[in-house]
Amino acid sequence: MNRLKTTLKAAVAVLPMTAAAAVPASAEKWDMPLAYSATNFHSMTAAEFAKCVTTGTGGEIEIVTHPSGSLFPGAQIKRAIQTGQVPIGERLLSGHQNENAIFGVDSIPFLATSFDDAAKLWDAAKDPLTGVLADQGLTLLYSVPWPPQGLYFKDEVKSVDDMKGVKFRSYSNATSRLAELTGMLPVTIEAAEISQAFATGVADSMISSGATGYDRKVWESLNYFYEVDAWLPRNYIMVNSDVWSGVSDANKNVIKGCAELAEYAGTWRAKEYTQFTLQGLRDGGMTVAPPSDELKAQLKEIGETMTEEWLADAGDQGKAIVDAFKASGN
Ligand code: PCA
Repeated sequence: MNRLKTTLKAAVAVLPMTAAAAVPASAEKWDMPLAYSATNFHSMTAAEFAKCVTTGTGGEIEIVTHPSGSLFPGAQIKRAIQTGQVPIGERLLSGHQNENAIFGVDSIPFLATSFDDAAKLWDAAKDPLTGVLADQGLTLLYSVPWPPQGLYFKDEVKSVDDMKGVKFRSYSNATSRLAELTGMLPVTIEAAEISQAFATGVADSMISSGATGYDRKVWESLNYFYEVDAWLPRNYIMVNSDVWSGVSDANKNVIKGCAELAEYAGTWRAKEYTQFTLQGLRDGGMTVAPPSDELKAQLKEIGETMTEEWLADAGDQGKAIVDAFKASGN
C-alpha cells in the first residue's frame, strides 16, 4: 500500500514536469483570422497549414485559425496584420483594390478564366505583388485561387436588360463596378453574411464561385447560377514583416515548406470543388447553366471597359504583368 502511494506520488510529481517539457520555452501563439466559414476549402487548407507549422516548429510557433470572420471580419484582416494586432491572416486582396490597383490583378474580367491561365497570371504577378506587400510591412506566404466566378440571380436573366435595378452583393471594386456597368445596385457584404442578406432581400444576386454559393446554401434564396467564368480571384496568406524577421531561420524554413504544401493542396481543392459544388447547387434546386449568347457578348464588352480602367489605374506595373501573362502563351 505504502509502496503504491509512494509510486503514485512520484508519478504525480513528474506529471507537471512532463507537461511543461512538451511546450518549448520560446513558444508563441499566432492567432490567424480567416474571413470564410470553417467548411470552406480555403479555411480547411489554412487549418492544415496551421497544424503543419505547429508540428514542424515543435510547438515553438502555434498557429490558431479563427474562421468565419470571428476574430476580424474580412475587410479588417489586412490592417490587423499590418498593425500587428495579429501576426498572420488570410485575405482576398482584391477587396483592397482601392489602396492599390495591383491588388485587383486577379479580377480583370475574362483575362484569365481557367485554373491554368490563373496560374500563369499568378506567375506574372507574384513578384510585383510581393513587393507591394513588402512596402506595406507584409510578407506573403502563399496564395490560393477561388474557382471561376459566375453570376447568381433569384430570377432568370437572359441579357443585361434583366439585370437593371437588381440588388447585387459585391465583395470588391471589380464586383461593384460590374454591377454599376450592368445597371445593378451594389452593396458590399462579406461572404460570412450572405445567407442572411439573401434571405432578408438585402441582395438578390452576386458574382462568386460555386464554392461560396454551396458553402452558404444560397439555393435557399436564389435560383440561377450562370457559368460566366469571369475571373478567378485569390486569397493571400500574409505575415507581419516585423514578426517574420523575428522568426528563427529554422522555423522560417518550416513555415515556407508548410506554405508551399498549402498552396498546392488549396489549389488542388479549388479545382476539385468546382464541379462538386456546382452539382451541389443543382442538388439544392438551382439551374446551373452557361449564360445566353447575348449576355455573354454584353459581359465581354463590359469586361473590356473594366480592363481599360484597370490598366489606366495600375500604370506601367500593371501593364507589365498583363504583358508577361500574355507572353506566357495566352
Ligand atoms: N468567394 C468569395 C470571394 C470569391 C469567391 O468565390 C466571396 O464571394 O466573398
